[in-house]
Amino acid sequence: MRNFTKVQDIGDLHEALAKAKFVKENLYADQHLGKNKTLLMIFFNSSLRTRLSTQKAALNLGMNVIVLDINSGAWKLEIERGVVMDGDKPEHILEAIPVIGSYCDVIGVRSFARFESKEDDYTEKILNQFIQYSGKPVFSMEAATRHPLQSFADLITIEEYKKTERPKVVLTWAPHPKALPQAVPNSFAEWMNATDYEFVITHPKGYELADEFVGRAKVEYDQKKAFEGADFIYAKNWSAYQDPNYGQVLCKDMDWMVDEAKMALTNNAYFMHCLPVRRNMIVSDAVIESPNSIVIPEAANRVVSAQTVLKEILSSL
Ligand code: AN0
Ligand code: CP
Repeated sequence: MRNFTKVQDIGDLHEALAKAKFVKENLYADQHLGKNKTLLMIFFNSSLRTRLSTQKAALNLGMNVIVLDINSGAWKLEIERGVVMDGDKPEHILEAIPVIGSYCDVIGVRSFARFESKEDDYTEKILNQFIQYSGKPVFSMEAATRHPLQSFADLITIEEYKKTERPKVVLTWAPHPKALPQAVPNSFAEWMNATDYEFVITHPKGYELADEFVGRAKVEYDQKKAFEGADFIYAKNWSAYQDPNYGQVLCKDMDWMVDEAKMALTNNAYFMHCLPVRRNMIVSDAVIESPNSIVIPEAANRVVSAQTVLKEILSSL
């Protein structure tokens, strides 16, 4: 595997899960792979989990790690080609990317949807320029349309906790004060669609995701109906995808918050969220603190997903 940006890049899911299991049980078995290899992580947006778990994964593999936060200390980057650069951005991404590539062996990129242009976001303009111009393997640490390291960790977590072969997994929209990208729900849906689980998406009208991500999922607008018999509740806010409301907050209906009454409709479901989560907006204190909340082991599995992916990339160098 050279680049990792979507579920197809990991290949067969059963094999990927077996590799992840080996990694989790043998965290330091592959230190030779990363010797004298440098991972450079570049962040256009904030992060707690991705930053720490990916760095830990790289260290477990014996790699050196450099972290660059574009917004604190680096030159502001111009993204558009052809502009007269007389504004506030002193450097062009077309120089920055190959320079960054010359200092490392593998590049991780975090660049959220910017909501300026749906086309730029959905063609992954920034991530694809790194792939095209860096000369190095690139993996997504959440890009405009997907968050594959999160989704892989989510899948690993569901496999660890599931009590039936084909659990019912429900992705539910929940309210949030600010516009968030569709990357996490898109990506979660993409990975769930690659399994044989029963998969349901529930959200208010107007929050339909792109067809390519909805795939074979059942879309149920009645959240309570969707929760019936669920084995896993995966909550996430996202902004509208469909035109003309792309990137907008259409509703903040607190009735969509995940609370104990709704969890009582499920098959004693586990509660999941990628974090960071706004308590008493997305989920009540009682649910996230309940024994059925697996948000912490879910986050812990980010080391496993990152290490499995980095190991594959290092093995292909
Ligand atoms: C981001 C998002 O919704 O995509 C990152 C989640 C991992 N969340 C926020 O910006 C709060
Ligand atoms: N879940 C996740 O990616 O968290 P961070 O934004 O803190 O990295």
